[in-house]
Amino acid sequence: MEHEELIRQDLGSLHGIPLYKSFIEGWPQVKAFQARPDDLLISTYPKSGTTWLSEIMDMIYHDGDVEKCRRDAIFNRVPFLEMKAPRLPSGVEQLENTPSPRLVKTHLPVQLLPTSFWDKGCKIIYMARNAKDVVISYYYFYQMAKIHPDPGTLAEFLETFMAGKAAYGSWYDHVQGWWEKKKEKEKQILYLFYEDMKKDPRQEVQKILQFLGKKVAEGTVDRILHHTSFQEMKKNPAANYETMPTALMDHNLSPFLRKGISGDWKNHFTVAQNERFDQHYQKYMAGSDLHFQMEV
Ligand code: PPS
Repeated sequence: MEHEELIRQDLGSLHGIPLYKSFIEGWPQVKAFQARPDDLLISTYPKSGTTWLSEIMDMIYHDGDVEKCRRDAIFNRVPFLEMKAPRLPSGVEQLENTPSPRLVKTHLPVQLLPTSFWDKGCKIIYMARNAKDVVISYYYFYQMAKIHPDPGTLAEFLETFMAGKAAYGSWYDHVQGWWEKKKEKEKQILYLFYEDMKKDPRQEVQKILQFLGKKVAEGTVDRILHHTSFQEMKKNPAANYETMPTALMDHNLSPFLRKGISGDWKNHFTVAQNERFDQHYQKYMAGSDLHFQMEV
């Protein structure tokens, strides 16, 4: 079968972070990646709204021109820095062939970001989503995206997640690591929340525009908001990942744009699982001034 090397493999470890073995093979090229000063990095823990933010950014970069934003699939318009798979161009190769100004996607924890992004002073937008919705979204994604090991039952996957053993490691370390970094380099990092974007997308798009130092007409903002709504993205083949080979992502198991809401965890967690998760959460978030809305 094509892509057989990738399917349902165990994760490897990159400097202590669980990661797909094919990505680890490509790590030397990622580490040596040469950022350009006008690169804009979109950074997230998986399942936190990366694709949503990517589509918004591409629309902003193309002044709200919907047709231009249909030119290619989102995973080609916004290359995935550390992506590496046999016989496909790697993220680094894609980026080398992308004209500036580039949009770059990464899920790397802050300590693993190639140093060139800091050296060149690139702007970074980080988007975080509450842990409970992330773990549910990730559970479905593990099932449909076959690069992941079998997640087992939800009860088993909750343990995997809490133990920091899901791909990209601990959510707690990821969101806090980038949060602390933002304090150091406050001018370059805009830290956004999925829940705020759900509540008031116009306000969040305005924050992004301000961060970029860009002014656009109100009608353009309206077009951006319409085109990047869950309903529009779900039916847009350039945004919904349907053009990915089925061997890699099986949308019949679970669509990539699955529900797009905050608080879906309530439909999945048992009372006991919720209590256990809360206890663990409080321990790992203790002392942090980073707070999440668990529903909106
Ligand atoms: S990935 O694979 O890590 O890049 O996935 P990512 O894009 O970060 O996260 C996927 C989840 O984001 C939801 N999504 C959206 N929600 C609201 N509005 C829009 N426009 C939107 N686009 C994507 C997507 O449905 C996944 O969440 P769940 O909860 O599984 O539906």
